[in-house]
Amino acid sequence: MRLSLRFVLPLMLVLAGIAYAVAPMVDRLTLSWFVRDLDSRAALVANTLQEPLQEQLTAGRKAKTIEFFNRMTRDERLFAIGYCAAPTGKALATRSLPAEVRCDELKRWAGPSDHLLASDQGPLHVTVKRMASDAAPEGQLVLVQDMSFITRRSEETKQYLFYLFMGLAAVVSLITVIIAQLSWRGWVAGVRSLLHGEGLLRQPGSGAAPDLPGFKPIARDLQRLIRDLESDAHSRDENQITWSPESLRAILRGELRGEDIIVVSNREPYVHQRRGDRIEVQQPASGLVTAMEPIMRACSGTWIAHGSGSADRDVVDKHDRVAVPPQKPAYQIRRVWLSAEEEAGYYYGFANEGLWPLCHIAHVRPTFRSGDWAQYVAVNRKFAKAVASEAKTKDPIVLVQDYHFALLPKMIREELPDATVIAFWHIPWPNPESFAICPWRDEVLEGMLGSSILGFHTQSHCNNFVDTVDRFIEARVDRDSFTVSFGGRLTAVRRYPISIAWPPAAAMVEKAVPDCRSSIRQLNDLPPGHKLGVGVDRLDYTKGIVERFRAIERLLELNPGWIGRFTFVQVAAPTRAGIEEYQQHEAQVRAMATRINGRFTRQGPPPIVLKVEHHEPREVYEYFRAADFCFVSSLHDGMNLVAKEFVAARDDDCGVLILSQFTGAARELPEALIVNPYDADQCAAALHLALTMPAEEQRDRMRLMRGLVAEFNVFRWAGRMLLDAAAMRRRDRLNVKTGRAEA
Ligand code: ADQ
Repeated sequence: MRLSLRFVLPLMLVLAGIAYAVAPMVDRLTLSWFVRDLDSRAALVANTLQEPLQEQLTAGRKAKTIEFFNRMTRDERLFAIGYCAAPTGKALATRSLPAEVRCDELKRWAGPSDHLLASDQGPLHVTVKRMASDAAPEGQLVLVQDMSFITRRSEETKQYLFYLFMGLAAVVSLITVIIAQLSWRGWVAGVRSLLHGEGLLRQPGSGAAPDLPGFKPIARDLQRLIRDLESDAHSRDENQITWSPESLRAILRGELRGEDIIVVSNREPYVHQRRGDRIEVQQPASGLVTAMEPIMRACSGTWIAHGSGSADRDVVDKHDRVAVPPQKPAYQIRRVWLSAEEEAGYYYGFANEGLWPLCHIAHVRPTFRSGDWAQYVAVNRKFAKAVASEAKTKDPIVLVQDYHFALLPKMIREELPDATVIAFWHIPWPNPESFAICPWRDEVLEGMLGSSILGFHTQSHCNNFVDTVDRFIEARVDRDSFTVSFGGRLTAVRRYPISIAWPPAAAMVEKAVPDCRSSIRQLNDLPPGHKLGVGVDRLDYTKGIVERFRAIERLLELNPGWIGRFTFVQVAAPTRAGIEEYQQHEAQVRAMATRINGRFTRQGPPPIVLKVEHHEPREVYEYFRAADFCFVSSLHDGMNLVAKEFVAARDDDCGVLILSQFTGAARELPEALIVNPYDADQCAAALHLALTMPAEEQRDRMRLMRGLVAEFNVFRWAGRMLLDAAAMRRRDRLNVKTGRAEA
C-alpha cells in the first residue's frame, strides 16, 4: 500500500502538470478550428443573403432591409449584420452592430487573420464580403458573429482534458502498481529459490519448485559467493580490529547482543583448596584455562566445570555457583560434582589414558576400557543436563572445551536443539589410521558432529578430522567449504590457533627484568651472570622433558666449556598423578636429572634444577624474564602456550626461544630456533646457539615474535569463533524466516 501511494501520487502530479502545460496549446488549436468554421459560415450566409439583399437595395427599401437583417440575427450566433454602400457614410445595419465596425474602416477586417473583435459584449468575429452584380451597385456586407460559445467550449475542453489526464493517470498507476507488485513478488521468490538452490520458475498453481538442474550450479556459485563475501568481510574486519577485552566485549554487545554464553570444560579456572582452617584459591596450570579466563571476564557468562577443589563445596551457593575472580567477580562458575568412580573412569580413564595418547603421537599406547567409556558417557550426559539447567534462553551459545567432552555437543543438541555449539579440541587430531584404534570411534565422531562449529589449532588437524569422518561414518564432506553434513545438520570445521592475553597482565611484568634475573639466580644458588635456560610444563610425557634433558647432556658432551657456567631450570607442574604412565614418567625425569647432574657437576651449580611443584603465573613469568632462553621440546602439542608466554614476558626484546617443530606454535613463530626434539645433536647445537646469540639478533627475532603474538592474541581467537557463530546464527534465522532448514 505504501509502495502504491509512493508511486501513484508523483505520477498523478506529473500527469496533472502535463495537462496544465498542454491546455493552452489545445485551446489555440480549437480556436483556429472554430474561426475557420465561422469563416465558412459567414461565406455561406453572405451567399444566401446576396440575392434578397440586392432586391431590397435595388428597390430602395432601407427599412425593409434593416428588418430583414434583424430577422437574420435571431440566430443566436449571428450577432449583427450591416451593409456599407460606400466607404464613407453610415452602414445600413442592425442595432447590435458594434461601434468599432465603421464603413470607412472596413479594411481593418479584410485580412485572413484579422477577424476578431473584443467588445463589451464579449469576443466577436467580423467578416466583410464584397457584394457586386450587374443589377445592383457594389457594396460591402458585414457579418458579425458571436464567439462567446467558443470561450465556453474552450473552458469545457480544458475541463475534459484535465479529467482525461487524471483518469489516464489513475489507470496507468493502477496497471503499473499491479505489474510492479507481481514482478517484485516473482523476483523475490526467484532470488529466494535461487539462493536455496531451486529453480527460478514454479509450476503454475502447484506451488512446488520444479527441479531445474541447470540452475543449481548458479545457485551454488551464488551461495558460495555470499559465503566468500561474508568471510572476506570478516577477515577485513578482523584485521582492522585491535583485539583486546574491549573489542571482544564490543563484539559480544554488537554482533551477539546479550546472547547467553556458556563455557564447559573439565578444569575449573579457580579451585578452592582447604589449608588447615583457611581456604586458598588456586589457578590451575592449564593452557585451556589460560585461554578462556580472559574471555569469560569479558563476556560475563557462566562457566560449567568439575568442582575438584577440597573446599569447592564450601563456597558455592544453593545452585552450586560461585562468582569469580574472587577479588573482582565478573562471571559465575557452576560446579558439577563427580564421584571418585566417575572421575576415575571419565577423566583418568577414557580421556587421559585413552583419548590423550590416541591424539598425541608420543609413543605411549592408549588404553581403552568399557567401564571407563560408560563413565565417560554418563559424565558427558551430566554436563549436558547442567548446560540445559544453566541456559537462560532456548538458543544459548555453548563453548565446549576439549577432549573430555567429545559426546557433549550431540547431547546438548538433544536438550537444546536451537543452541549454537562451538566445540574446541585443544589437542592434535591424529590421522584416520591412528584414530581407528578407538573402539568407540563412531560414537566419538558422531558426538563431535553435534557441534555447529568445530575448532582445531592447525589446518592439518582439521584435515585429519575431516579425513577421519570421511573414512568411517556416513556423512557428506565438502572440502571446499570444510563442512560436514551429518544427520541433517551442518558442522563447520575451522582452524582457530589459540593464543594468550595481550598485553600480559601488568602484575606479570611489573618486576624489572634485571631484578628478575638476580632474584631467580639467588633463589637457585646461581652466581650473577650465570647462564640460565628454563622449561615450564605440566609433567606430561608429551612435553618431551626427557628429550630436553638428553639435549642438555649432549650440549655438555659436545661443549664441556658450559659445564658449571650454565644451568637449566625445569619448572614442572604435577599432573594426572593417578595414572601409572605419569608416575613412571615423573620417576624417569627425576632419575635423568640426577644422573646428568651427577655426571657434569664438578664444583659449582648443577646443569639441571628440577622443580616439581605448583607455581603461580607470576612466578612462572619471573622465570621467563630471568632466563637467557626457553626450551619447548614437545613431542606433539596442539599449540603450546608456554612458547607464547615466554615471548610475551620479554618486553626487553631479549631471550631466545627454542621450539619443537611438532607444536602448533612452530607454524606461527618461525623466528624461534625450530628443532626436532628427537634429534639430540640438533637440539644441542640450538642450545649452544641460544647461549651465544648476539643481543642484536635476539632483539630482531624477539620483536617479530612479539608482533605476531600481540596481533594474534587470545581475544582474536575467541572473537573469530564468536563472529563465526554470530554469522551462522544470522544465516540460520534467515533460513527459518524463508522456510528453509539447513541440510
Ligand atoms: P597444555 O597441554 O596444558 O594445554 P600449554 O598450552 O603449554 O599446554 O599450556 C600450559 C599452561 O599452563 C600455560 O599457561 C603455562 O604457563 C601453565 N603452566 C605450565 N606448566 C606450569 C607450571 N609448572 N607451573 C605453573 N603453570 C604452568 C593444552 C594443549 C596445548 C594447547 C592448550 C591450549 O595441550 O597444546 O596450547 O591446551 O589450547
